[in-house]
This record gives sequence, structure tokens and C-alpha cells, in this order.
Amino acid sequence: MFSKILIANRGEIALRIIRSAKELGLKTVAVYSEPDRNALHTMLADEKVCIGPAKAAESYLSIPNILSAAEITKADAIHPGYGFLAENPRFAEICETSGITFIGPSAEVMSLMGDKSRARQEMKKAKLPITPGSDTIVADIDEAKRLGKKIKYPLILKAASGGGGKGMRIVRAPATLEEQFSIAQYESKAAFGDPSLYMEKYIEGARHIEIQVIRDAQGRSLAFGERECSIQRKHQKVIEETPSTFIDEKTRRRITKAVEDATSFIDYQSLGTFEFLVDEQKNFYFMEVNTRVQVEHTITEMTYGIDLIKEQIRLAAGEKLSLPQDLRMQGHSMECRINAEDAETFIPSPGKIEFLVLPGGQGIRVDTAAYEGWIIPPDYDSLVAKIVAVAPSRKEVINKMRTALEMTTIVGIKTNIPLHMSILANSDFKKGRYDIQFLESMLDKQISKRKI
Ligand code: MV4
Repeated sequence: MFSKILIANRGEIALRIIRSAKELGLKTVAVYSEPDRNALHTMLADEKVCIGPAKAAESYLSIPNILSAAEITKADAIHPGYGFLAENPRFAEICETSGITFIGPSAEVMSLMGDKSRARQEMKKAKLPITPGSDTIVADIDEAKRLGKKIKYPLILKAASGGGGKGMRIVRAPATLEEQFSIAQYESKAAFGDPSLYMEKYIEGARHIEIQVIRDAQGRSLAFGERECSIQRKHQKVIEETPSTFIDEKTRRRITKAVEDATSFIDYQSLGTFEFLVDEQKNFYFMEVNTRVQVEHTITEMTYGIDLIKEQIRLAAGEKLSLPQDLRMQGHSMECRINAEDAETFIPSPGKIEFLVLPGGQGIRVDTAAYEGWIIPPDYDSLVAKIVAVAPSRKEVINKMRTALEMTTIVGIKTNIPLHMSILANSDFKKGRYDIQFLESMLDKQISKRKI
């Protein structure tokens, strides 16, 4: 096992990692940017190193600064959390060649899964169902037109170097293909430095379902029950829950088995997530693999009673999985992402937290790095807290979450708690009837109602 790990991140996930590391008896090193001098992760780690100014490119994204911090403090591993350098294969490789363990999969697998078109090819070989579409990147508009005729409309253009929905264009008719193709190329080049696109049949009315998996160096794969992540806006998840109201036990067994096999097929060693779309007929289509720990890993922890970060650290140290193969989930869990933003305009609302009351009680977990007096800097993402609930049934978890949100007070900044309250009160949501369009259409309806 390691003796000291450096956490190359900030906010709630940095605290989350510090907690598990401490429980494993490891020393922790925080890195921080200038505005994060008084951040909780900076104060709660055993050691801290300032790695630069507010701008992420010069601090949390600076590979030389982070590696220097690891060398100065003699850390033997780096946990990247999510975002920042978490899915950067070059960073993983430099860690490996510097003799510092990167807590995650190999640079090679990360690079393969980072190319979404190659990941799709690879998963097809692994026998995971994929949408009809191009086998490789689409070279030019002529090839796009030819493929479009074969796949049929609507279709979707995706950035090979993208992921998480960035650089995607839906094409509803052949007449708009040429224009959408050049826009998508341009956007991909601007966002990822790579204009390469691939093409898929667009699946209407789908749900966004993902499967958490872990696999150790001894080759044992373990996949968990699905997380339902369709409640999102502009590709930012807002509420996640597990299990999905849409997935029956037979489908669940089929998909978790397929993911375990695919994880072994690519010799994946770490914790990761397989994203799927599920259509109205309950067909699953592989979308992408996230090679990092995700924000919403918490809901899986709540229904399985496990600590995924501890497991991830153990695997990186070469230890075997400590979990039995026949784990079963219990109850229902839900997470609300509390963001510092206006609940109606979604404009970020950084600033000083003047007064803070967080919920608690049985079945409630709050993952946050916020405290009274903390000034949320404007330079990073707007997540202030994850409120996570678990209860025996979905109905109970919704009531528990509504109660928890009612008992939460955050003064000084605006938050999206009112948005969460209106989702939790929505009758389709309460029935579990929603797809990836749900939140955006709910918001459209609210706006048109207000105009009348
Ligand atoms: C799709 C799709 C429909 N059909 N692919 C978005 C995130 C990325 N990992 C995959 N995504 C999607 N891929 C096919 N073939 C729908 C999504 C999608 C989505 C699309 C538009 C608006 C919101 C969305 C939310 C989740 C997923």
C-alpha cells in the first residue's frame, strides 16, 4: 500500500478522497491555487502545496506544477478526482514514468477510451451493442452523405475527441447535413484541437443509464446496478438515482454481465463507468467509458454500503478487490447537485457563504467543501454540495430529499435548490416517467407559462 497520496483536485471531491485516504491510514497532500488558500481541502490534508494562481491552466491543470508538488512531498501516488487532469493520458503516462502511481487505469486504456470512435470500435469487438453508425471517423462530407443514406435520419455527429456531449450535432434531414457537418468539425477543432467526427443513428426518447465497474490487477471484474442520469440540462447532470424505474432485473443482469466482460476484454484495471443510451424498447447502446471516478458515484455507495474511492486506491496499489462478487443493492438512492447559480437563469453565483445549514439524519449524506465564511471563487465549476439520500423505496427517498432540501439554508449565494424542488414535485418525475429531454422541456413549459 502507498504511504502518501497527493490529491490533484479541489472542492468536495478532494475532501472525499482525503477522507478515504485517511481511513486507509495514508498521509495526504493537498495542492491548491491562490484563491483556494482557505479551502477545506487545503486545511484538512496533512500537507499542502500552492501550485499557482486562480486560472486552472496555471494550477490544477499544470502537469509540471503538480508533479513538482508530488516530488517535493515524496508522495507515491496521485489521485486526480474528476475533471481537470483526470482523463488526460499524457498526465497518467508522465506520472508512471516519474515513478508515481496514477490512481486510475493505464495511460494506454485511457487514451483508447478517450478516442470515442475507437472506443466504439473496441466495444463492438467486446460484443457490447452499439447504435448503427460509422465504424471509424467520417473523412469528409461526401462520406457523411453516403453514410447518412445508409444509417437513415435522424442522425448525430459526434467529436472523436469529445465526450460528455460537447461537439455533438443532431441532423434531422439530409438537407442540413452539409452545414451541420462543418459546424461540428469547427466546434470540435476549437474545443479539442481535433476536428474528427463520427456518426451514429440518433436515438429518440432515450434514457441515459450508466454502469459502475471495478476490476483488479488479478482480473476480477465487478459491475454494479445502474445509475439513471437522464435528468440533465446542457449535458450537466442535475439529479441522479439508482436503481432506474425503467430497468427490470433481467435487463440489469444482462447489462452488468456485458460490462464485466467488456472491462476484461480491454484489460481495464481500475474503477470506471460505462455510459449507455436505453431506447423505449429497452435496447441498450454503448456510448462511452468514463475512466475517472464520477460525481454521482455516491448513489452507488449508498445502495451497496461500500466505499468506491477506497477500493480504487487499493486497486491502484495492486491489491485485490475486497468486495464479494454477489453484492446486492438495497433500497433506492438519489443525488441532487446543489450548484451556486441562479435557479432560473443558470447564471453562476460565486461569492461568500454568509450562513449555512446543511441537512442530516438517517439516510442523508452531504458531500461538500463549503463552510460559513468560505468565498466560492468564480474560477471553477459551480458545484457546492451533493445532497444524497437513501431509503427503502423511491417514494420514500423523494420525500426524504424534499425534506432535506427544505431544511437546507444557504445564504450569500444563489443556488439551484428551487429547481430541485420543482423537479421533485413534478408528476411525471414522481412516476419515474422521464427521458433525456425531460428537464429541458419542463423548463420550456415553465417559461411559456410565465409569458402567458
Ligand atoms: C446519443 C444520443 C442519441 N443518439 N447518441 C450525450 C452524451 C454522450 N456521452 C452521448 N450523448 C448522446 N448520444 C445517439 N446515437 C443522445 C445523447 C444525449 C443527449 C443528446 C442531446 C441532448 C441531451 C442529451 C443528453 C444525454 C445524452
